Amino acid sequence: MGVITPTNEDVLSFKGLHLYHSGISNCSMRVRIALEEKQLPWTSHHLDILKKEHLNPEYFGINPKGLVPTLVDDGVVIIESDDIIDHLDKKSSGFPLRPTSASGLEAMYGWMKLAVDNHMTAVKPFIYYHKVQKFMRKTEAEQGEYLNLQTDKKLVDFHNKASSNKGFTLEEVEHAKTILTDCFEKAEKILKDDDWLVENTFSLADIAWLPLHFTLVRSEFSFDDYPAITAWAERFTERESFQKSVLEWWPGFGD
Ligand SMILES: N[C@@H](CCC(=O)N[C@@H](CS)C(=O)NCC(=O)O)C(=O)O
Repeated sequence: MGVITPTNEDVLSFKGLHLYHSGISNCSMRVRIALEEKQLPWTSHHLDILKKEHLNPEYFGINPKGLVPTLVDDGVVIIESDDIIDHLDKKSSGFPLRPTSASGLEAMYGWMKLAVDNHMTAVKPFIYYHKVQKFMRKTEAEQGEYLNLQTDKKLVDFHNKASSNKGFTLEEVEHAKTILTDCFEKAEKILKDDDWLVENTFSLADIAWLPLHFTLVRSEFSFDDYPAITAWAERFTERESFQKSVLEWWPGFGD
């Protein structure tokens, strides 16, 4: 899963791990955290999504949805952040990022799926409304060019809305908040007793959700009612990977 055949064949000759990513993208952050936790060397191809550097034929030839992140591993192209972090953890046995029991694995994949499933319906509208809508709005010409490149209907609808003068409405954002609240209530219950989401071990489940906390808290999502989640996020800042995977790629987004 996640492996695709690119039409831009330049990447086929890449050696080692190459990541197309954006500093402020929570999906990219997942992959950077996994890379640092696994201590794997990688080459950065940074695309500033606020400057729309990902919206061109060259990048759509690598990721047909025109989204970040994309990992190229020895010429094999993998998209979708959950598939990429799973691939990285399976790739090397050092510094495992998964529980060993079958029930733990099931729970971990459940959290990863929940994060990805809620991205377009809840995370993206919430963050666009509070933080990036004003930067990401496209001109008519840019939107026309986007429609020529984008074949995914859901993304076309999303970007038509995000680029319209109205953007996302307060009602849509309230709906997004309800979905996110359900997820965070579930996490809070676990984190009251445990340090990490699954079997009290740092895993891909935490890596899927920590970037959402980091981004949402800077997009006016209040975690006042979630002290255990706040402590969990604080705990993550003590890990070595935090500086390299999050802070170094965060140019003032929270200001
Ligand atoms: N399901 C995808 C979602 C990727 C995604 O939506 N990425 C966002 C950043 S977190 C992006 O590229 N946004 C730019 C756009 O929509 O044009 C994943 O998990 O990798």
